[in-house]
Amino acid sequence: MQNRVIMLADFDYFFAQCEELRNPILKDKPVVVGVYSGRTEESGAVSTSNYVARKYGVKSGMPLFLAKRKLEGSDSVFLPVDHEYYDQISDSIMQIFRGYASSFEQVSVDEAYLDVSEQVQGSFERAKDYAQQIKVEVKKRVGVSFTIGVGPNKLVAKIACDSQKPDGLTIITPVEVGCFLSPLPVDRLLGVGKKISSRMDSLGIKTIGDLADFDIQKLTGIFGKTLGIYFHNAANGVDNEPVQESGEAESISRIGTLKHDSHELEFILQKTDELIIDIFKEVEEKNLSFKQVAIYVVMTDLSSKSRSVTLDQPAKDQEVIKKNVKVLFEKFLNESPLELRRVGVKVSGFSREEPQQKQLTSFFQTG
Ligand code: DCP
Ligand code: CA
Ligand code: CA
Repeated sequence: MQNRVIMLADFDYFFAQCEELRNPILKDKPVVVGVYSGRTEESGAVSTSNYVARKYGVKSGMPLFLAKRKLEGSDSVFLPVDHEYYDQISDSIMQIFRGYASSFEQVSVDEAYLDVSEQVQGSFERAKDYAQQIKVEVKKRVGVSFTIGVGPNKLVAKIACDSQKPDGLTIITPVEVGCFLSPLPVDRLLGVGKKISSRMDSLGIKTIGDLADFDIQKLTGIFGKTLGIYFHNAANGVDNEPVQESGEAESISRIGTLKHDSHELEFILQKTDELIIDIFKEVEEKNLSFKQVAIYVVMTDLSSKSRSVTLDQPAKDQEVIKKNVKVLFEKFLNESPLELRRVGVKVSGFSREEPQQKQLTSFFQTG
């Protein structure tokens, strides 16, 4: 059996990068994206920040007032989170990834595993070019940069990915796994949090190498069989977890930039038609019916809005998306005089078509 070649892709400073994408003026400034709790103007926490802001010591999870203090005197920009927009960017990239992998697993809004063993025929040398190719395509089509870690399994790919950001590409071949992992602190392993790492520390285990060398009998004696064996394997870079799509998507969406800013319905629908074709392809592949159709717009003043409609019954028809998107845009353009810069379409409220119902439909069609 050939090697497995697994990639983990993690988008760089994701929420802040999305903000830079819709407003390129931000690029050279410290950008902080935060959740404002609304109690006072400054209460809330930092979701993320771009690398310019990180130089000032801003970190995810930090209170906003502290980030403000650290950035005092700079031309920093603070923005509220816009999940709807980040989800659309994320979906667009994830769909590109799917095309590059035999199996695919999204783990969060900004992270996904790709099993590319077949595509690169088990070669880590080829994986390097392949990863570059994916980076270039996503940069060209969506405009987002990300970091890739490549390894013989998910565990190594993840740690490789974390080792060099942003816009990184780290490849760890099977023979390099031992040397790569052993000097790293033990808490870099998934499942080794504060409590466990301090317990390990008291046992003289500081690095992953220390853990790999630690007697497995003692380890299972201390942490129990399941955890003990997991720690032992993980420290030795052994992980057989398959890459697999987990659960059902909650929504399928695409977003795109208009060739020029516009308030003209026909011009806008040309763009959304392209997006709808792409969305529908995925809906069909997954054999889903949808009950909601939504549009999303970013206007020239960079504000964004969304509108949605719930259908009377689940549909599975490209024309239904088109028709509803048209109605939503007609209404929206009537209400708002601003020109649009980016447009998005989303379908959600999924159900899977029942096999029985399918038979019935085909019966009627042929009958
Ligand atoms: N996030 C959040 N609150 C946190 C951590 C993260 O809201 N405490 C959100 C914002 C991030 C996104 O999740 O953009 C992805 O998290 P990452 O940990 O991958 O961090 P970034 O993508 O922002 O930065 P990096 O370039 O380090 O991956
Ligand atoms: Ca990230
Ligand atoms: Ca991440």
